[in-house]
Amino acid sequence: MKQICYILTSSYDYRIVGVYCLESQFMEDIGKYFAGVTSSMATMCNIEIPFINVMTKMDLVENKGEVEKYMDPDSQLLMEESSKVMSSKFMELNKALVRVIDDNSIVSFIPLNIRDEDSIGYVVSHADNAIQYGEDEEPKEPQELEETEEYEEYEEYEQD
Ligand SMILES: Nc1nc2c(ncn2[C@@H]2O[C@H](COP(=O)(O)OP(=O)(O)O)[C@@H](O)[C@H]2O)c(=O)[nH]1
Ligand SMILES: [Mg+2]
Repeated sequence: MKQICYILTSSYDYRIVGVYCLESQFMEDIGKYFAGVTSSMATMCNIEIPFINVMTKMDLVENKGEVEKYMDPDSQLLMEESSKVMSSKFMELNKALVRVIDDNSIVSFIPLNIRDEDSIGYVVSHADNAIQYGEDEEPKEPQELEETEEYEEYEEYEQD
């Protein structure tokens, strides 16, 4: 995958954004959530392209207030929740993993509700932003502006 991305970006001048999708059900089980966050981070570090993380199937989440804390995973939350359900012998491992996640602080999720157009637009804008899509578009030059229909209408209006 890394090689494919490299060829596409270097030889064909494509700009690629990686989209890591984690289903919202993963928030119900801290173990699964933990696995999702670490696997996202591992993927990001491996592929080395601009990357966004999306929490999908948000339409299935009933208690929307509860999920905010899972969008930006912080060490406190991960430690507390994992110690509740996991055996203490994994404590040191969890601590080490949480430290890696925290030190890099690169994993945060963008919620996606597929039934909500604004939500889709929000995810797309993040993807665009990650690859700076549209940023090198030239603003319209004045002479180009004069050729547009709006400008002609404006001139007619001015003459009246
Ligand atoms: N409610 C809801 N269901 C979805 C959504 N995306 C996929 N599904 C359903 O979830 C099931 C599994 O699909 P998906 O997770 O996308 O694929 P899989 O993980 O490869 O099996 C299918 O029945 C989809 O129709 C979503 O955003 N909201
Ligand atoms: Mg699935």
